[in-house]
Amino acid sequence: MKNINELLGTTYPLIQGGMANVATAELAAAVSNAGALGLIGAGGYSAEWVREEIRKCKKMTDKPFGVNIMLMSPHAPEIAKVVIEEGVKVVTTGAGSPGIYMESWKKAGIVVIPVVPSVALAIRMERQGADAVVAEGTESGGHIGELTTMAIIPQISDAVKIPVIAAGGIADQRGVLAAFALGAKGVQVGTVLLATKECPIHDNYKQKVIHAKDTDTVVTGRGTGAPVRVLKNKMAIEYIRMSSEGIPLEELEKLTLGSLRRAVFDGNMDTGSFMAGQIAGLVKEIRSVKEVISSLFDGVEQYKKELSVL
Ligand code: TUI
Repeated sequence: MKNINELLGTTYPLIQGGMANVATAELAAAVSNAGALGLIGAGGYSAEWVREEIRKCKKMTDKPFGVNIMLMSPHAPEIAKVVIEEGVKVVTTGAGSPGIYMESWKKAGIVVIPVVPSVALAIRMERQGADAVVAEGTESGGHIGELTTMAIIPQISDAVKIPVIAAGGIADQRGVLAAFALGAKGVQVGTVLLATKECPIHDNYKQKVIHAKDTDTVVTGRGTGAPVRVLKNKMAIEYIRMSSEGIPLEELEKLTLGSLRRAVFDGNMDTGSFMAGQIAGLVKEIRSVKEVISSLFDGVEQYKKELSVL
């Protein structure tokens, strides 16, 4: 089995999360230039937006980068073609099953890495030709599944032969080491990259991440089939109160419509959806992407020694 660095052409076995509205060419190029795999997050953007970002990213890095396709997007079928036309090396997918696109991507020589929240989906993806899977725990920010990282990684690692990349709750060397101890061959991080100089989000968003404490995330939309983890604010609390009172979905959607953009672009503390994972409480400062990525791996030896009592 190829290791993750061989599969992705990276120095560090790390993928950046596909963060919708956040993961632009600028962030992706910074991550790839730091030796990991940067991703452009297609989110809800049009196929032409994605094509432009891919072209920008190619100018900003000569290292491999990928595109994350959010499968709930109405533009996903067109974006699936754009990644082939633009010669993108790696595609990750989220919020659904990429089965219908798999054959065309494989034919184009694209490395395909679906993000999965369960063993069943991981097995299905392996059968359909995925090169690896990202097993994402419910600690993650954004749209999440039910299982924790601790529970999902060993179970998916045992169920498939392709490499498993762990996501959810990882922001330092201890998290990386724990993920590898559970059977992962790589990690994906999102939250810790929000607090970077290169991350193109409103400063209020970065401040909210670095000031968050352990209990500051909540999950909205549990009843809708698309639960989303965000940092607590007026909007999130109001949403949870209204949904517990049985207020219909259409009313709730008025709160969430455009709320990610209000967080990312306007830094609106009251009405934005500040998607972030539970590990935000561990993220205390804004650093460069390079510092964050090297800090996740460099010095991991020290932690291994501390485990030697076992
Ligand atoms: O996709 C994510 N995280 C995201 S997507 C996103 S944009 C968004 N905004 C508001 C509402 C919904 C989406 C923000 N964060 N992570 C990967 C992920 N994929 N988490 C869970 C899943 C998933 C869920 C069900 C993957 C496959 C799946 O399969 C169902 C099926 O078709 O079998």
